[in-house]
Amino acid sequence: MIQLRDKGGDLRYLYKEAAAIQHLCRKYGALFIVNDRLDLALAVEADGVHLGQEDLPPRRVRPLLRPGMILGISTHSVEEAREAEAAGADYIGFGPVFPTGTKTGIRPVVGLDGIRKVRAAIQVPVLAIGGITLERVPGVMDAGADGVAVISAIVASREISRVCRQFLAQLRELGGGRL
Ligand code: 3NM
Repeated sequence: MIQLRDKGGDLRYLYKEAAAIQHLCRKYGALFIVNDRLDLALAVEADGVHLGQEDLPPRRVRPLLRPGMILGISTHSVEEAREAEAAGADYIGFGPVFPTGTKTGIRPVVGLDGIRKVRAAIQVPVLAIGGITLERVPGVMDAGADGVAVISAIVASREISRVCRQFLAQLRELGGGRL
């Protein structure tokens, strides 16, 4: 699953970027999720939209999605995760599990214990985010995550496709991929 997360740029630029990524995802059989922007997700017929705590309320967004579209929500506590599930989330992002330099103004680290607690509290898939590396995947999955969401360990690597394959192989081995 590929997520377009671009907080800058004008909407026409983002539209072109999203349409190009959507095209590639269809070609290679990956799901495509747009971060923050419902309008953009609908305009490019993405597979879903991912909302943060400062975005449009999920309860208002869920009825506007096309049938079968995926709704993901970023959460940072058990309470937010419960709310997200009640609002109709198909999965939640939960973090930051580890310290990360990618996102500023971030909430406190939830750690592996946070994953255990959230796993026990909700039914929908939990994707661990924040400081996830290949080495950390087994621990995160062992704590109950259904998968991981990764930025820097992939995009800052010199060999993006090789690293993606390694993440996917490891997740398959560990029984991830409930989505
Ligand atoms: N959201 P990296 S942590 C985008 O906790 C984002 O909700 C987070 O980047 C959250 O894999 C994060 O480079 C950054 O640590 C993830």
